[in-house]
Formats: sequence, C-alpha cells, structure tokens
Amino acid sequence: MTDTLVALPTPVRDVFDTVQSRNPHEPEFQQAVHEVLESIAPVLEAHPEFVDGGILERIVEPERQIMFRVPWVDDTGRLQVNRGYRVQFSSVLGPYKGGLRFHPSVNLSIIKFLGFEQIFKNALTGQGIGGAKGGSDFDPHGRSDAEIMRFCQSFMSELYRHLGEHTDVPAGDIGVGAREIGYLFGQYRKITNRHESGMFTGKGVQWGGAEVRTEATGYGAVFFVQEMLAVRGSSLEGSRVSVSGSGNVATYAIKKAWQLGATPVTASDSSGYVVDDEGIDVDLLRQIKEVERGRISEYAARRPGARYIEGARPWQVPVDVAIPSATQNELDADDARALIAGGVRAVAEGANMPCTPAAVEAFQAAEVLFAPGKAANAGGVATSALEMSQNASRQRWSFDDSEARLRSIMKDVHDAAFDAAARYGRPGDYVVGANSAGFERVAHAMLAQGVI
Ligand code: NDP
Ligand code: 2IT
Repeated sequence: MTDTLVALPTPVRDVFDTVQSRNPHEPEFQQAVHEVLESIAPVLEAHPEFVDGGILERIVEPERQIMFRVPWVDDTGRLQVNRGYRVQFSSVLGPYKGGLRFHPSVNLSIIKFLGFEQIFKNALTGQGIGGAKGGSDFDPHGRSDAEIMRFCQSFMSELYRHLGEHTDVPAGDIGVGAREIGYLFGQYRKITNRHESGMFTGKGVQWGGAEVRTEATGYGAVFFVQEMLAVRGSSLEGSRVSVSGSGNVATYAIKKAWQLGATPVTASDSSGYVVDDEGIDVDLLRQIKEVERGRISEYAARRPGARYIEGARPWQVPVDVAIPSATQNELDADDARALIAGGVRAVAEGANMPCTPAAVEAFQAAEVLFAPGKAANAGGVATSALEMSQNASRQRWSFDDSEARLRSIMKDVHDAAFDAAARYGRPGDYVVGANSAGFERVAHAMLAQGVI
C-alpha cells in the first residue's frame, strides 16, 4: 500500500511504516490512515510546524482503546461471550464522539478505521466533538428483543465507566438503532443513578432525542450531493439515484432523494439488491426493514414491477447519482467502471469508506463528482452534536428548525472541503479538501494544547 506515498516527505512515509508495523493485522485501519496521509501532503508542506510538532505520529495512535468481555445468556439458557470495543481516538476538539457498531465482522481494525475517520469528520462539522468508535462482534440478526436487551445491558455494564457527557458520547451505527440505544441508555442510567441525557445521542425523541437525528445521515448525504451538483450548475431534479443498504442511512437518503425531485431506484442488504424503476416505496421499505426486521428480497415480493437480484450489489444499474450506504469496501473498481459506463455524475459515500481506493481513483479520473464519507455522511454526527446542545440547555428544537440547521451545516461542510481543495491546489477534489480541512482544525488544536 505504500507505493503512492513514495513521493511524499520522509516523515510521512515513516509514520505510515510505523502504522503498518505496529498494526500488522489491521488492513481497514491502514487503508483509512493511508488515504488521509496521502491527501494532506500539501497541508504539511504549508505547515511544517505540524510535522515538527509530531502531529502525525500522535494522530495515528488512539488516545485510549478499550476491549472487554461481554457475557450474556441467550433465550435457550446458553452462555454467550462477545467482545466489546471502544476506541477513544482524539478528544482535542471535544468529548470523544462516534457510534457503536454491532456486527459479526467487527474487530479492532474496523473500529480503529472508523474512529480515525471520525476525528476528521467531526472536526469538519465545526461542532466541538472529538473522535471515537466502538461496538461488538455481536450479531443482532434473528435475536429476540429480550436477548438484545440482555446483551446491551452486559455491554453497558462494562463500558459505562468510560462514558459521560463531558467524556465520551456514543450513538448508533450498523446494528445499533433506536431499540439498542434505549436499552444501552437505560442501563447507564441504572448503574450511575444519573439521568444524564447528553451521554448518548440518537435517543428517542420522547426522552431527550433530537428531531431529525434519525433522518440526519441520509438527508445530509443528499444535501451534500445537491451542493456538489450546484457547483456544476446542475441539480437532483429528474435524476435516477442508486442507494445501497436498507438501514438507517439508506432509508433516509432514499426519502430525501424523492423530496428533491429524484427517483431512487435501488436498495440492498448483505444478501442482494432490489431495483424498482418506479422508485423505491419508502413506506414499504420501512415496514419490511424497521417494523418486521425482514430482508430486502421481501420488498420485491410485495412490490409489482420490482426485481430482486440475489448475491449482487446495485452498481450495475445505470444511474445519475450513487449513494453507497451499507458498509466499507462495498464498491470496487469494477463497480465504479460500471457506474461510469452507465453515466453516473456524482457519488456520495453515505457509509464509511464504502468505495475502495481503486474505485475512488476511477471516479476521479472520469471527473465524476466524488464525496468521501467524512464529508458526505457528517450530517449524522453533526445532528448528534445538536442533540447534545439541546440536552445541555434543556431545549427542544422543532423538526423544521433542526432540518434547516442540518441543511446549513452540510453546506458549510461542503464549502470547507471545496475551499480547502482549491487552496491546496486540487480544485474539485473533495477527498483532499475534506481531509485537509478536517486535519487542519485538529492539528492546530493539538499544537496549541501541547504534547499530550
Ligand atoms: P444499519 O444497521 O441501519 O443498516 C446497515 C445496512 O447495511 C443494512 O441494510 C445491512 O444489511 C447492510 N450491511 C451491513 N453490513 C453489510 C455487509 N457486510 N455487506 C453488505 N451489506 C451490509 O446501519 P446504518 O444505516 O446506520 O449504517 C450504514 C453505514 O453508514 C455504515 O457504514 C455506517 O458506519 C455509516 N454511517 C452511519 C451513520 C448513522 O448515523 N447511522 C452516520 C454516518 C455513517 P444486512 O441487514 O443484510 O446486514
Ligand atoms: O459514523 C458516524 O458518523 C456515526 N455512526 C454517527 C456517530 C454519532 O455520534 O452520531
């Protein structure tokens, strides 16, 4: 992976070599670090004090990483043991902030890549939040509510001592939605004897949650696409959009695409995808995925005209805009070439790192507008920060007010990335722009706060 770093100054190569040798079994973490180091070269050239101040050596090492045993008893009375994680990467801009992921693929590499990305994403939002991620290799699929509750209680029985509204504030991610957040928050409240609303975000709107947090990531990604298209004098009106995934991010990306005059034509899960040329019926999708917790194949079975393609991803379908919103590395160079051949004009990462480095390169070479996750999906965590503000001040903002704030934050995130790309000689390159703008904010704060 070092090849594209060859042209970079020795200190940057040395840092990456150390990352590789210290974290040999962490390919996703290495991938995320590589992407950032590669794209911030112009920032380091303009700010030699960042290199001299040891910012790189420090930023690639989490401030703290916690791993723990999560024992619980399933419905048949059998003991189960999972592994829990929380990687507290950086608190230089605010309390650690980032989601929890429950998925069987979770390991230290995945959590570290997500935590590392989160530092720069959160900095880009301008909201005063540090970077973290956590989760477990627990698989919620097919588990009863009682099992989910027992798992969440056991998980929080260990993690609570590391959390707090001024310390570390988790939220949801894959496999952690409203149900899990309720059980996790409840256990924290019981153990600590504190109703500390601001220690978790994504809470139910009846008990401290913010309006629009549920919708925020998907809505924000579509707002970001709108901003990118506007720069080229274009809009979403009349365009066909493909979305992967059928969870929180995908559902609300689909909904906002409809609201802005586009037709979202795909959705997927880890078993396959559906294509619906009439446009995805959001109510049916939510009924199947959120209420029944079913599979995406059932959508095609219940929707005339829709087709289900087993074992494939939706990138062969010709569209104007693609918003991958399932998981990391779900769109490779072949998929990118298929989308380009189909006429795609813009790609925004709703998920974290869904496009492989080769796919990103292909989009950029074809001059397709490309928004990396740390910019395009920043609306979720930005709205989490709005939830923290409301909790701290005991206020409740309306849906419309909150959506207007999200809209404005996404414009600011876009403009910060766009302007940084231009400033550093790579106009239109949102990868360079997002990484540079986020990194600058973090690096200045690290220098100011000394060797910590
Ligand atoms: P959900 O659990 O709500 O949905 C995840 C979706 O992705 C499901 O459709 C799931 O299908 C699919 N998926 C998960 N793993 C895989 C896999 N290995 N291969 C193919 N499909 C898979 O999660 P979210 O919608 O919250 O998260 C989706 C992405 O967005 C993640 O990358 C997350 O990190 C990112 N994100 C989420 C934010 C949020 O606020 N929730 C904020 C910013 C980014 P199946 O049921 O088959 O597993
Ligand atoms: O990846 C992400 O930004 C999230 N899962 C949301 C994190 C948050 O704290 O809202």
